[in-house]
Amino acid sequence: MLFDIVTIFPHFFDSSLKDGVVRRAIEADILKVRTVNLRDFTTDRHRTTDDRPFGGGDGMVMKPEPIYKALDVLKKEPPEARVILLSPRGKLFDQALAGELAQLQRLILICGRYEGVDERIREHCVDIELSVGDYVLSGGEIAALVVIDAVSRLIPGVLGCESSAENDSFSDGLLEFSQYTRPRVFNDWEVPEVLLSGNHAKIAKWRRKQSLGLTYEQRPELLNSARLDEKDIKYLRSLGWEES
Ligand code: 9D3
Repeated sequence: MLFDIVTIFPHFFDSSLKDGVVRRAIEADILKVRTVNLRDFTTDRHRTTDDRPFGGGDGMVMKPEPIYKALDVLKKEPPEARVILLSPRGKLFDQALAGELAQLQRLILICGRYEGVDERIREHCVDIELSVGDYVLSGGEIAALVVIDAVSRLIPGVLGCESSAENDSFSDGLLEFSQYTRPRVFNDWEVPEVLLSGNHAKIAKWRRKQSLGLTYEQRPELLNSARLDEKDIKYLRSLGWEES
């Protein structure tokens, strides 16, 4: 999988890709991440990438020409790419979308800054406009890292066998059960007895209830699309859950 990041801050990505799962995937040649400095596609003396909005208003808008030129150069190279614009107006990025993007060979990520990117770029050059959540970031760079991280770990061979993507949170639409490790007692705080029992059927049942309870408390909206059986529903109702 190849990621090309179009940004005015190419060095922002230096340290973040030097560690963890993404770095290992890059070293194993499963993943390649390149940054493209948008200023290299400007033609004026000041290397201008933004300008004032037509119609007036606060802030600046990213000019279309440098982004268009950068995309033009990138798209001439194989393999074929899907072009993604990171923007607060985009479709909400989620695990299902991460899974779909992980099937593709190449993504070009455009990181916006300021009030956004000239609409003509979105209209004519962008395949998918993505937001990573309903809060305001200073630009698309951090959002691009979110997308790269979430997509990369779904590419076969990127994760070790220690934790398959299958077992992750969201695979059945519930939050994950709580985990404990040694010591068994820490500051008088004990690990739940059932986890020490060695009774795997009992442990599995406890964990399922834990997942259901936690999801009900923290993210009740997830329950409407989670995969639940009769027992789950009965347990949730005992907690006060009402289907909507
Ligand atoms: C006052 C209107 N603002 C929209 C909420 C303008 C604006 C703020 C921040 C326009 C762009 C930005 C920069 N943010 C991103 O580029 C961005 C983003 C985000 O802010 N939140 C969640 N996902 C994303 S993806 C790109």
